[in-house]
Amino acid sequence: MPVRYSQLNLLCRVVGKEKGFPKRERMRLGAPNKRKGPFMKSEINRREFIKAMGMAAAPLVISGCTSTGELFAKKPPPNKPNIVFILADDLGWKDVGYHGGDIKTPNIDKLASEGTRLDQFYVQPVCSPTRSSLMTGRYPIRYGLQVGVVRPWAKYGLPLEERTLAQALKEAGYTTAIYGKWHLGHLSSQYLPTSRGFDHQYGHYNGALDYFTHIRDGGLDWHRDDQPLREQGYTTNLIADESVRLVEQHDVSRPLFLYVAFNAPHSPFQAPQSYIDVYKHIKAKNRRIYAAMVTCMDDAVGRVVSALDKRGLKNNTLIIFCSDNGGTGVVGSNVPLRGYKAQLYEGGVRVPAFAVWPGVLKAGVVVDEPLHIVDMYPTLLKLAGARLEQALPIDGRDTWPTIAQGMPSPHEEILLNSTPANGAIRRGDWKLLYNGGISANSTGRQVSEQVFELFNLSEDPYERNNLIERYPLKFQELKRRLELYAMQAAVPSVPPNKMPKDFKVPKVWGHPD
Ligand SMILES: [Ca+2]
Repeated sequence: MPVRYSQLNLLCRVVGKEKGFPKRERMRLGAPNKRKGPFMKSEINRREFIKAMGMAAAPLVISGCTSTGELFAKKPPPNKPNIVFILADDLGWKDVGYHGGDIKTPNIDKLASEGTRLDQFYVQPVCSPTRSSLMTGRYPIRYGLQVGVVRPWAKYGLPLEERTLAQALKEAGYTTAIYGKWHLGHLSSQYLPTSRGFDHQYGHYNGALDYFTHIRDGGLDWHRDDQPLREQGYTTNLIADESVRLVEQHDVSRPLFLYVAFNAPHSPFQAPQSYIDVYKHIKAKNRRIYAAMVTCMDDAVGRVVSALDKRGLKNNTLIIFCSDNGGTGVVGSNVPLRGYKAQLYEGGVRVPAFAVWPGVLKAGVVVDEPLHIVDMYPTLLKLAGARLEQALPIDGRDTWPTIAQGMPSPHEEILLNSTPANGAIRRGDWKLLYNGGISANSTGRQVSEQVFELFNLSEDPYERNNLIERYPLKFQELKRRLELYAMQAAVPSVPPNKMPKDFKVPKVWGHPD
């Protein structure tokens, strides 16, 4: 029976009131719905809906809008919005409250409810390749960053010929800032953020630094505008402090691009005691501290958003939030997705993600279209009126019609990664993995394993049934596509996972002694 939910101006068909309706229906990675057009599904805030309808709390699923166009803004977005891109580090699929997790993330949940959730948003399986994809709009195979992460002792970084998102937005008149983790190389000053398009830098270059001392492997890794910085504080709070300061002091005659790249909740597991005390009931020590780290980051997100609001910038700001890879198998939870960080299963590469822009993106919409972080580059450049023409070809697509209007994904296929030892590709509902369980951090060489798995994600979103024998032609089709990418791949830069014995740690990372 059609129900008009006037508060959101949505015309939806209510389903799922019947007893026993599968709760997970909304999560289904369905084939294109021929009756209803695009893949998008809608979900209005359940609590609000129940309140509006005067209904008691009960399992309820809203899907199958009869008029999907009404969900989305029809007018083009204003030009040159402020852009705040918030990236969490190793945050698991189910480690946000709005995915049903038991870690408290009220600020993230509220923000997600105010915008469009991107429930099939893919990233790379580990930190550096995701960040390079975001910065360049190009898959890591294009420039040799497809294997592992940029280690502190790596003698390479994001190649200097790559044009970055910050460069492009700066050219378009933006003030650009990165606060938090860079992780794309610090071999020399040329590789540092202020040489890669950022007007302002604050934070660190490596992963896994100490949250309180800001030391990584004996060297200081804390900097402002790429100069060494010694100060007290827990990194998550410091990153929030600096972000708030920037928002408060920003010259609003120029649009702002603020890239907030928290190192939380990546290891080492450290958090202020007041947050740990919230989770006394969690017995496993590292999970307890991890939960504290997530909630502290959630407060930091809330502070940044509040600063935008107080400055009157929220309505002209596109906020995007996502994790850089899935949760680790040790402390994170990616339930019900299979696998974890560093693997190519969904739990490693499909992450919590959403976009918020009050007045432009409607609240409570869920887009179930496959997108990839590599898409953010052309999408944001277009919104910013930045130059898209460049020497190096872009892999990403403009996904704004999908995010804002519910159009089908612009991708016929998405490369999830390709290394000499493994790879994965998503093509429509189909996904092929080659050695998908091998860690991204140990894939620099050929391995003896040859494990292929083919899944139909619309029927099997949790990757349980390998369909290679049942669909040999589909297997061959995707295998050929994956091989094509492998043939195009640059030779990967592969650092040793352990520090070489002859490597001398500098006093300050990024500043050779
Ligand atoms: Ca990460």
